Amino acid sequence: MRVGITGLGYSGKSSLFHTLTEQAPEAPSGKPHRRLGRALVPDERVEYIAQNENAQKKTYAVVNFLDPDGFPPESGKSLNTELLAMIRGCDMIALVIRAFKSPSIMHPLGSIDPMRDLINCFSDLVIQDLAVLEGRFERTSRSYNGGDKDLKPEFDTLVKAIASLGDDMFLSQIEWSKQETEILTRFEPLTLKSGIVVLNVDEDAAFGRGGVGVPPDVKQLCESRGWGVGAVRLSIESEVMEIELDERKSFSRELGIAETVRDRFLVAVYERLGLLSYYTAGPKEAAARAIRRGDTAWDAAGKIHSDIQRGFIRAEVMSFDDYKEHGSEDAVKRAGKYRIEKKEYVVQEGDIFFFRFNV
Ligand SMILES: Nc1nc2c(ncn2[C@@H]2O[C@H](COP(=O)(O)OP(=O)(O)OP(=O)(O)O)[C@@H](O)[C@H]2O)c(=O)[nH]1
Ligand SMILES: [Mg+2]
Repeated sequence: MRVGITGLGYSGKSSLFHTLTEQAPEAPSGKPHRRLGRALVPDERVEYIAQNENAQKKTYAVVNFLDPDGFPPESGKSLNTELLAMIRGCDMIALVIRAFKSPSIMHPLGSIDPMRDLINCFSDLVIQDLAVLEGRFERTSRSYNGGDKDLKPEFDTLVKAIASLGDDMFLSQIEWSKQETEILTRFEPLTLKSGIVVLNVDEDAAFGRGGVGVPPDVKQLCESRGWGVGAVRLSIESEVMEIELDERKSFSRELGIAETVRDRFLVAVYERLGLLSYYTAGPKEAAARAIRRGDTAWDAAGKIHSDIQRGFIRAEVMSFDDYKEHGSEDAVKRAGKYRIEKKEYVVQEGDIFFFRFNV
């Protein structure tokens, strides 16, 4: 899973990346480039399994982040096309909107107005998708009108998508059939992705879960697009990341931060992308991995190793709750709660798998 960060110049994109990945800010390079980083998803079940199995190694689920950096500030009046192209392959978008005042940091438009920036950025996403889909439509319609009738589904889907974008709708706001979704996904449109707006507020501003600190008009616009939104004090959060790990908790408490941005954000990513965690347990490793709701045991096997997927024979499954209640795999078996499942089995939150495979 990869989250692409976007936002106007100096909105706080790299600060967000820093708080999420702990990768320190870079000196300005002046050259557009993508920075990649990752966050481990904190997980008490991994701790429990590792202790119970005496596992040598703990592996946490990972969410990846991409920070497009090094774009010249004068390009920051709207979302840079090249910047948006960088996040096209991501599963989700995090749009940073500046609300902090600080006169020492210039705003590309000269004043601070989060609602204005949000409206502009949302329409930049729509414009970018229009450009990509119209380019594609030109080619498709030429072949289709030239007699390639196999292109009808693509032709129809593009007509519908372009009309919706023309009405200033996000593609995620429209109902799509399975086939239409499959066609659209190939072009990786930005407005089809899940999204979250990160409102970067002042050091002394209100913030928190449930939209605390977000102006009602901003909140309403995000909700109307099906996006999440949260206020975050990135300058402080980014500072917290500079502190030694064991001092962070008490420092955070002094600053009134009950929960780090990273923890809040990872919960939001799981919710927005419909992710759940499944596990593998053994003396070598206690591991968690993220998977999309509705994915199967076969998908889960593939995330561990392509060999396990290729040679899949069956999945042996117990729920974490049963494992914890009975204390061990053997005890779960004795209680009759250990199951044998096929490829098609739909993974449940907290499943602990053992895959039988043959290569
Ligand atoms: N006062 C204050 N400064 C902030 C805040 N967030 C970010 N900054 C500062 O604003 C400047 C830009 O922040 P970045 O995180 O680099 O923003 P960016 O969006 O990555 O900027 P570009 O990549 O250059 O477009 C840095 O000097 C930050 O320290 C904030 O909440 N308050
Ligand atoms: Mg940056």
